[in-house]
Amino acid sequence: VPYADRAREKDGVKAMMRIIREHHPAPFAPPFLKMGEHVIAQTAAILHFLGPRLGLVPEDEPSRILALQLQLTIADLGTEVHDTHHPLGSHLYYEDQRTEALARSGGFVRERIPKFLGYFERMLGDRGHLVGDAASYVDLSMFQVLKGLEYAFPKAMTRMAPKIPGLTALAARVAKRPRIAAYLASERRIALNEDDLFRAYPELDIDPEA
Ligand SMILES: N[C@@H](CCC(=O)N[C@@H](CS)C(=O)NCC(=O)O)C(=O)O
Repeated sequence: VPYADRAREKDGVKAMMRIIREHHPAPFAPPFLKMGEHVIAQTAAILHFLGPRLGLVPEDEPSRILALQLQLTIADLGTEVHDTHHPLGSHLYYEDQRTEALARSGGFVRERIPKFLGYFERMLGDRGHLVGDAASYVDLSMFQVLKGLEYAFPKAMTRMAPKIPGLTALAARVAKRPRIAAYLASERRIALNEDDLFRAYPELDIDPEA
């Protein structure tokens, strides 16, 4: 699917800020999709819009609602990941909330990772896909979340691995899909890094069983 990652092009941030300032209705924050004059923000809403257009969600309404439900739960997990390094708020630097980040990360690796991933493993069951019987955007998001968690919390994820065999196998299948593999090998793929949601801060990589 042809698209431009406009924010990463020359003057992209300026163009993005202009849309946030001037477009109506405006996105609150990136990421957002602009298709003609249509602007949609919030990852879950973007995927809800693109899913049917790209054949990445089943056609029936119960499946589409289930996909949205799971995607919003992934977004909740994302917010909790964010709060491991910014527990006091996004308006402060990580360096100004390290003590709180440590406390927050302990609870996250001990309680929240098992609860969220246990839920998704149960939702997957012994099926090949989280929604319906074909790949959906939820499978792709789950791949990204697992890669991010493995990057940020390798100790906790090593402990989790035996409990999430279905999700682990799903992520491996997603990575092998020819077009996903091509994307992952391309320069469009942004390597995980410490300015983004999933951050590899060694001090926050707490062993949940230590
Ligand atoms: N829930 C939103 C999260 C959006 C978000 O957190 N965006 C970040 C950058 S990736 C941001 O710019 N936030 C600005 C702010 O919250 O003030 C989504 O899933 O798209």
